[in-house]
Amino acid sequence: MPGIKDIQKSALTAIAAAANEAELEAARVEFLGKKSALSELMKTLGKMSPEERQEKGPLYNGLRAELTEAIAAKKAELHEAALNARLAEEKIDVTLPPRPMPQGTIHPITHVTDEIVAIFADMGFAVAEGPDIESDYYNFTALNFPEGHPAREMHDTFYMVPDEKGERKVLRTHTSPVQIRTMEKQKPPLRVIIPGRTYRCDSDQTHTPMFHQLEGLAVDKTTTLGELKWVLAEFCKAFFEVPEAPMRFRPSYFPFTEPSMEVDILCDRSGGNVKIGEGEDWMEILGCGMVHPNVLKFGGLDPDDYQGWAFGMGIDRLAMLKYGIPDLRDFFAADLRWLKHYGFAALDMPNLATGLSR
Ligand code: 2NL
Repeated sequence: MPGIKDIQKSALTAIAAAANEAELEAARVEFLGKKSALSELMKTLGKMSPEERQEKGPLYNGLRAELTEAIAAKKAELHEAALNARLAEEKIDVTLPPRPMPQGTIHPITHVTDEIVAIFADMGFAVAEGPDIESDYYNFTALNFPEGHPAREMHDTFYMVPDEKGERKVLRTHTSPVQIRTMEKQKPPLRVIIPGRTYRCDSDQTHTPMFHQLEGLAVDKTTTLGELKWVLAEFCKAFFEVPEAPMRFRPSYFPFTEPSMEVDILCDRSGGNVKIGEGEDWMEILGCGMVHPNVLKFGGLDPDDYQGWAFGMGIDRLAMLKYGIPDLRDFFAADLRWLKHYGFAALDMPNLATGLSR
């Protein structure tokens, strides 16, 4: 029978040499299993004299503990080596473009919003956002819609269930509440645009209950209609990617502006599709005006010190017009074939340097 020193030496050698968990397990069975030399030695303890047992017992048990520990340590080492090998093997470069190329596309509304934001950002406008669920105060009162004013009904408002205090929140019918919130929070001079979802209880060929608006607001000690007209002319040329975009300003009415105007752009409808900036037809594309003094007051500004102008446009309609998309309802039908056809490549961020639409 091999001696304890021999067992220790060959066991530690075998444990150190194990190249994987299977070999380590084989060494464990060989040196600690029921049929191992150490187990055989342990069996002899029973037949020993008490004195001899007191001497050999701790030796045998000590070796058993030593080998058990060595195996555990080796096991941890093999486990870590295996993990490191896997990590090295499965390493991915997250900066590589995805392969195969992505199936998804950027929705035309998102793309057109990014285009409009790029144009106004270039003119020094910041983007502001606000909640879709609004109070009656921000959606109507602060925008100079008096209680019981017919324009409140004109908005086909979605009302929420009244809360404990009896307050009925609304789904915002325009993005204008965000402009009031901006006036409350920031000191003039202000130049902001607000893109976002808006809601009206209206659904037919040209209306969806949820749609998108983009509004702009400038407030300063002096802000003129001339500036507004220049900003809108620059916007139209950049957005429709045409060298000239003649515009026509017609008097109109909004509760929050005075004077108020609707803006038409020159277009040619004689061919199959609409051409912007030429021909002899006019098409309405946005509304605008000088901010009503009451609205400035509601925004916490003294109309004797400050004046402002604002405009609003429908993003969905502009997207249809620019990209020849015939039916508004398809925008929100979640039809993958439609999205593949009208969607934009994910990495083509619109910017004025390399072009908006490409
Ligand atoms: C349209 C017309 C417009 C505004 C929106 C506005 C907001 C504030 C004060 C004054 Cl806080 N005006 N917004 C002004 C004129 C027209 O939108 O046809 N939108 C689709």
